[in-house]
Amino acid sequence: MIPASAATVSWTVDIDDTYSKKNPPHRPKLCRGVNYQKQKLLCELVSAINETESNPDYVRIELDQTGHIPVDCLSCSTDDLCVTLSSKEVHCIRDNGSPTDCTSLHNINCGLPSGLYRVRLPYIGHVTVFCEMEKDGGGWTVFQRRQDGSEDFYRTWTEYKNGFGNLGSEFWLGNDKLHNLLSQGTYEMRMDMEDFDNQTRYVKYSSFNVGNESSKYTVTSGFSGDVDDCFTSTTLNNPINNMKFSTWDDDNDLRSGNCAFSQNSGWWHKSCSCSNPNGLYLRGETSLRNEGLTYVPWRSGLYSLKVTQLMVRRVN
Ligand SMILES: [Ca+2]
Repeated sequence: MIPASAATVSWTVDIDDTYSKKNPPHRPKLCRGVNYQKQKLLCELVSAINETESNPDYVRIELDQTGHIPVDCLSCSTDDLCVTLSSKEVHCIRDNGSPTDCTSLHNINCGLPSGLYRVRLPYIGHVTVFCEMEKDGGGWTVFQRRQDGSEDFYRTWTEYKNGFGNLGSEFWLGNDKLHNLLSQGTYEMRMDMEDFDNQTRYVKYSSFNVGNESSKYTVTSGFSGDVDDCFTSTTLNNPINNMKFSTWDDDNDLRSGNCAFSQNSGWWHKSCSCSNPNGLYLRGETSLRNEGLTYVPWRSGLYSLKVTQLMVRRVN
C-alpha cells in the first residue's frame, strides 16, 4: 500500500522485449579536427584522425578527444576544452557549449547512436561517458554495466569514487562523476536486468540523486511505488533510499557488520540490500545467498543475473 502522503508514483517493473543484448559499443563519427587553408579562409571539419588534407596550403588542427590528456592541458581549467594543434601546441579554449550529459547530446541530435561521447561535468570538466541513445527514447548516461564478469567489482572506496572498468563493457562510472552529473538538474534513473534465460526486467524512477563524498554519496529517489522494488519499497527488507555508499574499506551501512564485505560489492547497502548489481558475477543459480549479482524481488538472493545496466536521464 502507498501511504496517503506518498507523491506520484512513476516507476514500473515490466518485461522489456526491446532490450538489445549485444550492442557492441562503437565510437560515433564526431568532429575530430579541422583542415584550415589560411589564404582562402577555408576550413573543413574532419571526423577521423587520418582524414588529413595533403595539400600543403592547409594547416591541420586536431581536437583532443582521446581521453589522453597531454601534460600541457593540465594548465587548462575544468571548463576549458584542451585543443592540440598539429604543431603539438596546446591551447585551452573556453567551452561553454559542450554537452553536459547524454540527454543534452540527444537533444542536439536525436539521430546519434549509442556509444562513447565526451561531456563536460561541473567541477570535473570533460569526461568520456557511454550514452544509451536508443532504449526508452534515448538520452541516457550509463553509470553501471555488468554483462560477462570481465571486471572485478569488489573494490575500494577510492575506486568507486573515481570509477573503474571499461566503458565499452563492464564499469562503474564513479561516484564523484555521478554526483556532479546529477547535480545539474532533476534526473530519472533506469535499471535494466537480464537473466541467463534471456528474460529481461527494468525498474525506473522519476527522481534520482546522489550526494557528495562528505555525505558518503547518500542516494535518494524522491518517489515511492506500489510494486516492491529495492530502492523505495516499504514492504521489502532493506530498500536503499537515503542510504550512504559503502565499500569493504569504508562501511556506512546500518548493520553491525559490513554488507559491502559480506555481499562482495560497493553499493548503497542498508542491512544489507535486496539488490546487489555490483556483486560477484556468479552466472545463474548459486548457493551464495545475496553475494552474487542479485535482485531479490525478481530472481531471489540465490540467482546471479547475467546483465545489469544503470543509467540516468535529465528530465528538467
Ligand atoms: Ca556496518
